[in-house]
Amino acid sequence: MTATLCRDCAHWDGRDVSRCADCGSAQLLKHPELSNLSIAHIDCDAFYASVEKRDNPSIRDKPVIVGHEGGRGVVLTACYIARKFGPRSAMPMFRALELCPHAVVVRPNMAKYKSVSNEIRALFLQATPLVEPLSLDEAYLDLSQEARRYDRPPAFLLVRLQRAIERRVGVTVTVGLSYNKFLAKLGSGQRKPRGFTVIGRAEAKSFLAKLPVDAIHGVGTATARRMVEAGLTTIADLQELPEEALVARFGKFGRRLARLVQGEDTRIVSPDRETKSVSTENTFARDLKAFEPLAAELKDLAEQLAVRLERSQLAGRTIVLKLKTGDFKNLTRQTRLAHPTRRAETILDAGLTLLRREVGTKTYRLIGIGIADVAPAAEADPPDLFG
Ligand code: TTP
Ligand code: MG
Repeated sequence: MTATLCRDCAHWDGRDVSRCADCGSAQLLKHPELSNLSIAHIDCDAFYASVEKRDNPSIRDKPVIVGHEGGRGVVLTACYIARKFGPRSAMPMFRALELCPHAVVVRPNMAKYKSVSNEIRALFLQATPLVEPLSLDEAYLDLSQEARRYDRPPAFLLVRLQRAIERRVGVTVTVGLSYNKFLAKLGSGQRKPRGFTVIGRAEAKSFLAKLPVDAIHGVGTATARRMVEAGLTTIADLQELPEEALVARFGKFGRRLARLVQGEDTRIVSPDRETKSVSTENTFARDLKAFEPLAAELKDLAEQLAVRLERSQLAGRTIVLKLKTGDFKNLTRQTRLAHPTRRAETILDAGLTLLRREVGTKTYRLIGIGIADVAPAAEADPPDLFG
């Protein structure tokens, strides 16, 4: 039977009603599985921009872009007003300002975002100890009966949290609620800002069927391209393939893929998984052998890695190059730097040095670059006094 939860006052009604019996609101959340879904993904809305608006009411109703102006600066985030004109994260700032010339550009203040993130995390922890942060602005929460601190339905606790974050911290968040991490995260991406999307067991497969293949966690641009070339454009196309066919095409990942497309994901919410490494990789549409094309792939990956390090406020001292040969052998090579870094150029230089030693006779189907020996961003890239 469908239960109803008021988004405004969190009043819980075991029936299917059209107005909240307590406050009269029509902002209602209805779902037949509302009382037994317990894995949530919470993501802040336009996080850096929301914090800046909170602290400066005069820009609240203006298009706001957070990032560095001039030169090679990029947009870190654009508020939802600015997004209507086209600016997006990772877009060059000059381009964003062409699209939205009246935007207010604010320089990022990472220390502030970090502290806001901690405040939000403290609220999460009041609901459950099982909180797994993914970055400053998003986390998984396990609100199952064994974990949660209050014996109330997870959806109720989440509406309370959403309101508390808005009132006490001053930023809005979006919630995805489902029965596993994969679907919870897809849920929070559905409707933003201030969204709350519920994906139950009954509709998981049909919900997934409509999504493009690159919505799947682990399907990067190269894999997505290969899928589309093979006529696989939506998750529905993948759902129709037997597991063995997916394994034949995508190797070990095919097995995981087969589960995911059916809405199955067994990863648990693990609270204190400390970040020990950060990496990114790419499988090619066709195997590569020569140095130049491999180096070009590496350059893109080093830039992606630098963005991720920036976002998670991390740096790394060991640079790890990963290669997979045409006959599926994994190979890793690493080098240790004098100081931790988070710069794309430094990561790339080290990666290229490692790559030069490997290219020659073999063909490769995948290249990846990562950092290990993780350090806080504050220790990264000290100024070079003698260079
Ligand atoms: P996101 O959650 O991806 O973006 P967002 O919170 O700004 O917007 P949304 O409402 O769509 O969730 O990232 C969180 C913060 O991380 C974002 O505010 C700025 C930072 N960030 C970067 O620095 N570079 C990037 O490329 C992206 C995507 C985000
Ligand atoms: Mg966000």
